[in-house]
Amino acid sequence: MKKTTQFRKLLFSGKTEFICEAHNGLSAKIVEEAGFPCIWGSGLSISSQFGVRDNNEASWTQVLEVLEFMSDVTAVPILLDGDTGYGNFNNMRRLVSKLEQRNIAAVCIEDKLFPKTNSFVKGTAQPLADMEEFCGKIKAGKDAQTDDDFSIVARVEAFIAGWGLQEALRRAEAYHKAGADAILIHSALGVPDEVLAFKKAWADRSPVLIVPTKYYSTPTEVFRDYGFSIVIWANQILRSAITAMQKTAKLLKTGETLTIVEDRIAPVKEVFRLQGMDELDAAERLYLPRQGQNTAVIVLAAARGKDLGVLTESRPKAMVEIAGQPLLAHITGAYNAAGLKDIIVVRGYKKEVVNLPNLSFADNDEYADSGELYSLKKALDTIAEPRDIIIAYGDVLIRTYIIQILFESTAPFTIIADTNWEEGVNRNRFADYVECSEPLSRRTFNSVVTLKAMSTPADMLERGRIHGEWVGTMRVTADKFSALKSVLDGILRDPKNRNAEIGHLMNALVRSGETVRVLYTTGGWLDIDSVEDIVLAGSFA
Ligand code: SPV
Ligand code: MG
Repeated sequence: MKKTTQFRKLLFSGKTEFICEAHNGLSAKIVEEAGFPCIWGSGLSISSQFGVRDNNEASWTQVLEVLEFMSDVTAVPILLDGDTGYGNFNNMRRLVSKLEQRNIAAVCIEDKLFPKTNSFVKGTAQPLADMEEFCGKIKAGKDAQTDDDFSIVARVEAFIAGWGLQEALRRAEAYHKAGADAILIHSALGVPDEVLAFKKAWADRSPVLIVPTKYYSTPTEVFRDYGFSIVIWANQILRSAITAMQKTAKLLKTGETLTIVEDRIAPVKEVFRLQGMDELDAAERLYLPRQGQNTAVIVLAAARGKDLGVLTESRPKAMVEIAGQPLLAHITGAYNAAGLKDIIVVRGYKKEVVNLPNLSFADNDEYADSGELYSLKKALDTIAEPRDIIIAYGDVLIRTYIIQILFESTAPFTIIADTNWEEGVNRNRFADYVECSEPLSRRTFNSVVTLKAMSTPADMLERGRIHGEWVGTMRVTADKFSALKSVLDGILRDPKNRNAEIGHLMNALVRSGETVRVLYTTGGWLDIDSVEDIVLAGSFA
């Protein structure tokens, strides 16, 4: 519903509505979240948040700018306290059209002279506007509005200026006839007598608004009984902010530490929430073509790495130091450098020491008698929505450019194979050798190479079939997230496969009809299997 229409519904709801002051985007949001159906754009509060007096010291366009922020972040209507309309009928026309442009639902103008003074400051000394002139201003405003539901509230300052009920009624009647949609009757008394007398005499000729700042102790029931349309809490949000800010500033000045205030103030997270950071995150996912933004990297780091002997007595292989940092820090650093921040590390052996910052963890507590695929499942189970996945070994150092290469493929499954595999054969250890649709040659520049098989401990590829060695990183796009999970579940359903490794998964994917794209490269990675590798890694890292 249009904000103007919402405001009119409040005005004519037939019951007493309560609306609340705000003075900038943040306070408007807070007032809306508290449940208020409308916001009072208080002149006093908006001036105050600028640090100036409520004497039209802030220009009307500066007020407009604040309103724009308030209106942009809220869905409830705003009733602007438009002072005197910032000039004569002509200024009023321009004000109304500028307010409409900013989606402000209504404006209240008071029958005083520009520059106005706040009604609670030397009220009786304040001259009132000429009644006819003020009527012309109302008419000009009504004629200027293009939205039929935009409302103009005429504020009668007769009581403030020391006049009696008769003058208040005379003016209210004239403003009503001039087209005002409602009357705001203001009083600076500590009791509600003036506004109650007015309401009784005015009856229901048009809705009546009040600002009980001074007669604040009046029971709300009285306002209801008298049938006021809208009660305005006109400055309490500003005043509570002042008290809170003064307290915090004093505490900080005397305490010289943040610890005394931290628990008394809104957490930074709350600031972000109020700013709507969630919406920006969602929009970024929708519109920003950032590489890997929906990618989760799963690092398999549950194993001890027995072959490293005493080095892994108190920590898993992933936490062994290389060039002054744990192996895992080098690995996650490389992925971070490729723009990938969302990293899930599967921990197992000595999991308590795997505690680097900015990572999420999945635990494979059965690491001692389970394999890589079991760990992989633990990580995948932490991901609720399908997303792009990179699966990476937790004991392979990798250069960032190799990770970048993964993103050159748009294939659902992509792996990188090192053509310099024979060096590994000489090291006499198990390696993830791959057989591909074709070996690296000048022809593969233009062709799509796919995986045919990968070595597993149970099913080693003989030399003649090997075209490369998998470098230990694989990318799966979100549309194959479910397929990946179901192939994996299929494997793990058989208890015999509890210790199954990644090669087993690759072969099962190929067998299930999935195409696994292979990109060839040479070097740029190093797996850590022995103390000798760690020495090598020192220079690599
Ligand atoms: C305001 O909130 O600025 C008002 C109401 O005009 S009062 O301060 O009570 O005059
Ligand atoms: Mg005001």
